Amino acid sequence: MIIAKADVVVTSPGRNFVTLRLETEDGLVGWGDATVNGRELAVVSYLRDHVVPLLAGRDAGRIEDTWQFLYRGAYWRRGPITMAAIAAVDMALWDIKGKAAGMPVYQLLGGASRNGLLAYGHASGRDLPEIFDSVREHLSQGYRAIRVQAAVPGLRSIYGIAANTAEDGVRYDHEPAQRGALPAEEDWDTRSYLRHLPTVFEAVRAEFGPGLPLLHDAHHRLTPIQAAKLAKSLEPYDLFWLEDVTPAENPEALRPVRQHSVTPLAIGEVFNTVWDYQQLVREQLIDYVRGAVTHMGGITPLKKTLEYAAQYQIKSGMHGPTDISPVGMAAAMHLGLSIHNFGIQEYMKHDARTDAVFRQSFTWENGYLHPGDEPGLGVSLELDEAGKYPYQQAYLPYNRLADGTVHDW
Ligand code: GCO
Ligand code: MG
Repeated sequence: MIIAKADVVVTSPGRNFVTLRLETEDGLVGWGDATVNGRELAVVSYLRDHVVPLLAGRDAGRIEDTWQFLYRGAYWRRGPITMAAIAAVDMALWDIKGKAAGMPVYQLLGGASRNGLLAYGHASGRDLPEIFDSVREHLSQGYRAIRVQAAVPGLRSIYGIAANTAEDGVRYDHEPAQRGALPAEEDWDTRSYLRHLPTVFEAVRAEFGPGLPLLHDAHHRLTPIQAAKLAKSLEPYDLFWLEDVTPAENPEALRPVRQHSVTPLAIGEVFNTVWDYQQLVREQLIDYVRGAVTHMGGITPLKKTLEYAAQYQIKSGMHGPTDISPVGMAAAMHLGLSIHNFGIQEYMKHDARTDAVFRQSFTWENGYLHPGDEPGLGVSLELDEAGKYPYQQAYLPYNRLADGTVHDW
């Protein structure tokens, strides 16, 4: 099983995706996701210029060794671009190993620890009637756990609100990174948000009852004491988790949040390695690990990270918005099915064009995902279909406060 060639495919069926294709001398093909939203071409260059030339001639069966070679051999360790590139190689090698063995990847990882993966979707709205409609729509699609994001009175547009009106166009549902030469500017006011959000959760809880798991994402915007205040004020509404309350760089910021509340905390969609989690896990400052297979360097290191977290009863909550390609989602599903400490999987459906580019074999039934039983990851990219959608420049939005200061988005 020698790697014969490696190619990078860039396609934009509604949004940009970067996918690595590995092929062995005996004709097995493996796919890996390397998409970093809004910075896609940097990973393309990292792969094409620095990784692809190293792969031909290597033994495709040596997944751990290849991972260590790419991680340690680069000398410049970590970082989103490097780790997404390594992740794509790792995923593609697991895909090949599964195909060679005639088994789905979850079998190679130890077999299923459960029948399916509880998944949550994204409800949102500008006011309570819109939010209730959005929650109902998600329930009717089978979701059994729902993230709720609400517009804040006085702010024009903020993270996580699907804009479904004719004037705004549909933006967030499938494409948080907006196509165009420059990023969109959004606005932010923490005091208004902290006042408003508990009223939304009070209403949603009253409308949908005590049983429905509800989640919320603060998207890195609060100081430690503001985050503690939010976590405490949301306690009566029994959240499944509160995500990314403080910026990811400083693990210590979560200490005051822990000291003041029992709202479960999730963090890590922008993390790249186990080192980003080390203190958070050891000090039990979080309850869920949000890393994506695509951004944590692949299945190999995320499995190790989650096993470390398991020692502290911390569970998985892998990142799964539409900027994780179907290949990255499949990798998350195989890993989630096999580990003991699975918590929940984020699942935001891709649009029809993306589903036509990536042939997929996972199932979605009664609120549970399953990666399916095809050998490997169970996803393949249709090159002809992908070729119809050339790359388009796209940026994530950014934020300014009322006085013009740039804030965390
Ligand atoms: C989530 C995330 C995403 C990110 C996006 C950025 O919880 O799903 O916060 O919506 O904003 O992945 O690329
Ligand atoms: Mg998030």
